[in-house]
Amino acid sequence: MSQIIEPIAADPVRVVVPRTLAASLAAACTTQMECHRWSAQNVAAARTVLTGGGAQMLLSALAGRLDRSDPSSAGWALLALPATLGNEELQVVAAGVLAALGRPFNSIRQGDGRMWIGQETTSVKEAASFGGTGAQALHIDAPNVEYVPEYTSLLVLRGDPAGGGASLLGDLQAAMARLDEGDRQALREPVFFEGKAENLRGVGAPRMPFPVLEDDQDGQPAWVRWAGKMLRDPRNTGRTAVLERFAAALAQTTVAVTLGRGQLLVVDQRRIAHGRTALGPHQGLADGKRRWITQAKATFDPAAPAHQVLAGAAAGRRNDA
Ligand SMILES: O=C(O)CCC(=O)C(=O)O
Ligand SMILES: [Fe+2]
Repeated sequence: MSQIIEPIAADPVRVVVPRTLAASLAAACTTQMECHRWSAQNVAAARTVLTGGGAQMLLSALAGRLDRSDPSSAGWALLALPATLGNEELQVVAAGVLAALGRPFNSIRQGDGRMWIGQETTSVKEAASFGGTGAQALHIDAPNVEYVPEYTSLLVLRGDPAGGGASLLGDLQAAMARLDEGDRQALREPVFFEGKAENLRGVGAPRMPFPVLEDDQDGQPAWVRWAGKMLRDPRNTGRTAVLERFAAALAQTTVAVTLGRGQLLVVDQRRIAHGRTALGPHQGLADGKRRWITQAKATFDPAAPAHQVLAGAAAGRRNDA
């Protein structure tokens, strides 16, 4: 890990969502869904709040950190929502923030119909899984489908009381640039496997095997369909050397952030892989006391307010030239 970003209040990477703005989003929006997507009415209501004044700082910070046309921008953003809000309010406000980028949705089919998925951590689950207690190798979510979710996000309802579970962020594009062209060519072959691509929705058909590196035609960053788990997948036997080299390059770019209650990590999946360190000792932690993190996805919508901020800035630069 090249850098540890400490969670201090003055941390410049932390974008504060002001209490009044959070209250306005919570008042205007609900948990209402349309199938697997946040309802169109909620998206419209959130965008009315976000463009109505009082959100300019948030929009420009979000836009600046997630600007795909600027490779030096971070590709991820960490937002601090008011931690005193209730869990449902936090989820509504966080969905409102995601609506600044696209349409929030949930790509995993589950029974209760809610958008934010995720239960309290349990040692009953496989350690490396969502809601498990172990480390999770860097990955993008749903690398093995036709339409990889453009953004993924993690909303923390309870940080790890045992002091572990830091979030890891690795720069896929920078890591790819560190490889030689021969390796990149090998990663363009549609021969790689990861997971099962089951119980998903809003992401098109399963795509397996797939190319790790998928150059893009429309000027967006290339997809890097990556999951550290691929290294140990027997279906990738014979191709692990190039995967190892990519994993090593990615490790060189990786930073860690520790998230607490109310914090929302938004990640551009075209640019950044995420993972986590192992949680602290969870044995003996009672129900209601263990780490609790929830996740939702978002599409990329050029009409969304944060992208409009960037389009406006680009038009301004053209007029000045
Ligand atoms: O638990 C975490 O911090 C991350 C979980 C995650 O990224 C996943 O399960 O896909
Ligand atoms: Fe993930």
